[in-house]
Amino acid sequence: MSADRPARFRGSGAPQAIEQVGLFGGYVEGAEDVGWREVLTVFDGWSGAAPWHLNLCLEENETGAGPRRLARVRLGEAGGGKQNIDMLPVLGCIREAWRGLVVMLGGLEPGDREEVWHFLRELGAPVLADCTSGLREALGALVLVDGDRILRERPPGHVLRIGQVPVGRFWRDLEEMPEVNVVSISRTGYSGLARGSALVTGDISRCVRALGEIRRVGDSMDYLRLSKGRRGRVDELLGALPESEPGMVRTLSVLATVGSSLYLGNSLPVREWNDFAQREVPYELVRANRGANGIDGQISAWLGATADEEDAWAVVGDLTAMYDLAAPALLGQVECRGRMLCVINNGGGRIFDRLPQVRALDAGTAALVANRHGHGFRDWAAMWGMDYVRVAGMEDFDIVPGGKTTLVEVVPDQRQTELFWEKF
Ligand SMILES: Cc1ncc(C[n+]2csc(CCOP(=O)(O)OP(=O)(O)O)c2C)c(N)n1
Repeated sequence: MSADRPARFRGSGAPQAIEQVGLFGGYVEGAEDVGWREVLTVFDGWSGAAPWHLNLCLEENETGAGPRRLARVRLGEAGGGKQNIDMLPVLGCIREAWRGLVVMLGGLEPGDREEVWHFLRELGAPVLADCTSGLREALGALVLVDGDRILRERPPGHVLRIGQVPVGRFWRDLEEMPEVNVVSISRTGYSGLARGSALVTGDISRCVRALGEIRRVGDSMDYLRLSKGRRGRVDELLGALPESEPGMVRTLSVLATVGSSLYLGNSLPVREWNDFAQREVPYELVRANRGANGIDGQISAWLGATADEEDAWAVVGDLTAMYDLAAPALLGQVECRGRMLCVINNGGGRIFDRLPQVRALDAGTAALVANRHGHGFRDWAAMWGMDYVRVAGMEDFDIVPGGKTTLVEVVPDQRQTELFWEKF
């Protein structure tokens, strides 16, 4: 909802008048431009699957009763006119599962999880599950470990994606693999690929139910056996290098199981959580914000999303925290017991160290790309009245949620991190 000056100010250049109508373009499902007293029926036709923009024009000092009657919003129904729930492409890839079928699970609405869980258990195909699916820890041996690598080395004939666009590397690799048939079931209607693919758009639970009885297709490419080997290797490395960044993410992931929710900021935390977080205990709610806003506003987004939640945990990178240093100013309004803000301080944007293009650069240029720095967060915590714990080794992991927000600065051992990636 944006507040605007009265419509007569448009195009005048009067102080603080900008053009707000249609500001969000195609990123919203609908936009309305209304005066306070005219607001009677709004949100008409909003599915709730994408944002809606309400631009509200107010006179100076406007007071008094506002709108009385708002349209009833039926959230959760997929977009008006966008629905396409022809399930034939999905049935096609299930029928042809002998060519290799893998399910890629992106973020799922909590209400869709149970239905999707039953479907996947029946299907028995290997699953590459994002942590935001809520099913990564609940599908047991069906979930691939190090799936991005396994699938890249031996691509399947079919990929069935369910939910939001997956974050993993293999989804990006699919752009260059036109021979892999991709079918998506999505609420929003985004294919998530610039190449050809089939798309079913609608309420995910309904789509899955519409498939009726499903035969078990299993794992014709033997991915789950490869995954078992990779799981052993990952556990061995995490055990041998517990103070590497992946090792510390694993330990954090065990501690975070006591939280009521988890928020992963952009960049490596999302990737590393998918690959290295514990897989035994499901998290109640995992949020991640990987949108076009990038690393901007992540802490504010977390505080807003969890304004009334106790025991909310967040894990973000150091640059991500630095992009939102003023966010804890909100803590006075949203402070809750047990809030844990974990910043993985690896001294810059280390996601870039993993990119071949950056590794090919000279050391000085690579340091510029990563914005390397030697700053710590202790004084930042003090500035906003947060409790502070610095974790620079396994023995420091004695972190206990308190009555107010605790900032946990996790400093991985760079040498162990390098060794980890060398051996991984
Ligand atoms: C607003 C914005 N600017 C720049 C980027 C590009 N970018 C992507 S990841 C990243 C580095 C993030 O660093 P950090 O939060 O320390 O996480 P790490 O990679 O070390 O896990 C940057 C600058 C972005 N995503 N968003």
